[in-house]
Amino acid sequence: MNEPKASELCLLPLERLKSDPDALQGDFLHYLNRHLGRFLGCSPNYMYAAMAYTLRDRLITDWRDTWIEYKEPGVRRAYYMSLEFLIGRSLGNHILNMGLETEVEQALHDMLLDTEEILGNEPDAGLGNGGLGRLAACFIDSCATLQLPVIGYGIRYEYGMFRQKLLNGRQVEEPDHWLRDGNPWELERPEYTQRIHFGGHTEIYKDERGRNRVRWVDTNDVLAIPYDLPVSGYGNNTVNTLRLWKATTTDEFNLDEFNAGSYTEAVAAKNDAEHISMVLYPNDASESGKVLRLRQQYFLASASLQDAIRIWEYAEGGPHYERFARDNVFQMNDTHPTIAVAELMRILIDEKHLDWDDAWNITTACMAYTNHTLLPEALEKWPVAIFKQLLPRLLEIIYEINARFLEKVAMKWPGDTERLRRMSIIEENGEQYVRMAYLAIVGSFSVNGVAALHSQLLVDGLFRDFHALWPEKFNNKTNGVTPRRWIAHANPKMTGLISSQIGEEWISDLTRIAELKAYADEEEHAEFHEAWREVKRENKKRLAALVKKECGIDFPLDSLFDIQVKRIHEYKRQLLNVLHLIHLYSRIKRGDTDNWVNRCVLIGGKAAPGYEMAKDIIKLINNVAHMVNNDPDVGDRLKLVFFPNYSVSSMEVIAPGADLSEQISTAGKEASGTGNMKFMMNGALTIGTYDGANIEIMDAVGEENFFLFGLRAEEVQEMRHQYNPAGFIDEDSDLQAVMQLLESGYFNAREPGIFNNIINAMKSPSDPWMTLADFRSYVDAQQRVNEAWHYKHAWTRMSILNTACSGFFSTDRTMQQYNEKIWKLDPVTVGE
Ligand code: 26W
Repeated sequence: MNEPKASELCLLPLERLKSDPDALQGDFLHYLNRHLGRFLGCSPNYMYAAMAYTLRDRLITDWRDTWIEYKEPGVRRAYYMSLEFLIGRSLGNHILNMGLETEVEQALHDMLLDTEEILGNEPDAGLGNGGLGRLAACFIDSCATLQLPVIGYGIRYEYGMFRQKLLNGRQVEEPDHWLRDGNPWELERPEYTQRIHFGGHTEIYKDERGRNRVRWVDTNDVLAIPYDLPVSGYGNNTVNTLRLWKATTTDEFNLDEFNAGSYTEAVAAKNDAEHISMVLYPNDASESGKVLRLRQQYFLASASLQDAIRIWEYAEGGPHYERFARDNVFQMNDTHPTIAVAELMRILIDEKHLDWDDAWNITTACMAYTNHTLLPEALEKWPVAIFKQLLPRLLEIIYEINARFLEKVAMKWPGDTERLRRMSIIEENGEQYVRMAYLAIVGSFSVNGVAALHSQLLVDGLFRDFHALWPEKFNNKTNGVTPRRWIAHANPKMTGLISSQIGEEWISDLTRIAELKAYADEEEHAEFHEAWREVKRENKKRLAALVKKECGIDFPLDSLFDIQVKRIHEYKRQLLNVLHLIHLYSRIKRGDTDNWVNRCVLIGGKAAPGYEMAKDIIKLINNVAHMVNNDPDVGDRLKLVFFPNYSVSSMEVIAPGADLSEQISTAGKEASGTGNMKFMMNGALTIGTYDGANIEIMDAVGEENFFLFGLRAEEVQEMRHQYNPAGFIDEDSDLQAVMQLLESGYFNAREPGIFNNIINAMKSPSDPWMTLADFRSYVDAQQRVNEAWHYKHAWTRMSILNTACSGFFSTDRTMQQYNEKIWKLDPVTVGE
């Protein structure tokens, strides 16, 4: 027999491990005792780690086989590039995807261990701020389930999203060292380390064929080491990869410094490189303009592109660049990684020696950009001066891209210099800036928004000029959420009930959940309705226990659980919610409580550390909560908590326990929202404005099953010029009472003046969020909620219909649409 060659050896089949309870238990104990050196009875975070290793072992075979399939020549791959992946916990999700719930439960039970406790010891991977980062996590989950060859690229932040503590009702940030105890899911792959350049300068030289070329020299280099996380598909053998880059130093030293005796200084300087992947920027929707952030962005873009090129050259067997765009597509999650447009040009021209036109054709055939916000303060622009210092070669390329682009504009609209100024990638009033969104649009073949209204507003407003030039580039892809995490994992009781009626197919094909509509009638399906209410009650019990633990407040289960969780931002209007709460409180105080509905209100979310107004809003919520919860006149009529440290894992308890979901942004400001979808799937009703994906949610469930209120986006625009908040106060005695109570210092008797900024902002005619304009309509809609709550059976029907109509909001649908219209990948089956 011939000896196998090394390349054949690596394709030898890897034995599949058994997954019965005994086998799981054996491996669990092996990891606990022999790998971690701990024993039963130790701190539960070691037991979590031992179970994670046990399951990771069982993913490895499929993970390897998936990679082998993806590296076949001619397999077209997509790369999802994102500065954020808010994945949360992984253990429960992999158990679900592998179909091992009963086996794991049994194995642990036999050792007298509690599965839920062990799962609860996994730290959240909080590598994101909010919606955009969580969306990326749902996307990669769906891609694995759809067997799409999609690889996620991100940064392995040492510190994720800060932990939020409350001190005297104010937010305090604590670092989240989530990697402290190691991360059992990750595999370091130093063999695929990439080198990233910063600084230095460029020079022109002649190549061997006498052509002028540019090289980027005297750079300060940083190494990017990949850490891979498995992304398992549901009930298939696909295990995709999320590749996160860690920054580290090269081993080169400044020899002069070294020899001059500054050994320690020379070594210490290397620290700088490691800072790049040290911490996630905790800003949501406002651009911070920090050099370190641009370094992170380029670090991600450059490492990922070099890696994708390496994978492709390996699969292709050589640098046949005419086929690069056939095989590769890069989806850029907001403008954060869009320096990739210029970086791909640099690699193709400077390193692969393609000429400009070929490189540009490849780049614009590979790049696609998703916009997630219309807020002007969130649109990234980088000072040219920073660019020049940090990325001189990339700035040259951007200038060249811009020059050629503006020539095109000038040809189409001769003499229209105003338009040239508007559309230029370089902003020129005073200090020069690079407009990253424009670079992304010019360099991409696809630009999409994240909900129907948002995509429309983009082409009518922000990107109007670009739409006039390239209408075919613009499209909508309404967001979604993964039903595996957000129903099957988060809400096992409801999952069991649904599956008992319509089977389990809905978990991987959420359109099937529409079959539940047939059960909406109480008369025919009394038992099912009873069971539905019972499940909600159980979930409310679980949430109430969490609230008790975190906030020390009792939530009576018969109350309406009214919930608003999301980042704290003026446009999301937590303040409107507070005004309604003060209104309810003042009604109680004046004895206006006929037909009262008891409410438990939970508000949660983090404020960007530098966003003072958002931090004041948290303080206000806490102060109002203190009065409400301690006033004997109130009793069970109203409870209010500010839930600390809102996160992915807490949402897994919050969404199933909600009766009412608050989606109350100023119309035209929330690009999509995705929390709204999680609540809907879990049978909560929505009170919401005509904004973002709320519109599509209402279309799906019907207006009669949705509490709509407030100005529309175009009405907000119209009113802007003559907005008169004082008029709204004058005309509305309820609003007067609320403002009086607030302004009297009732909620801050010992802290005079602390809410003046909030009060003044709401009363300002230039308040962009127009909170007072929607007060009346909001309070009326809340009254409709109360009336509906009195009819338990009708409410249950609406709850069932919300779940039954949520089929569209699965990221499986979203990913299928990205694939059909943008990526055009063929699904790849693994291990069949
Ligand atoms: C430059 C700093 C920065 C950081 C984050 C600017 C902007 C952002 C984003 C706008 C943050 C974000 O999470 N956007 C949200 O994206 C979700 C997914 O598409 C949408 O559902 C939300 O409506 C949108 O606010």
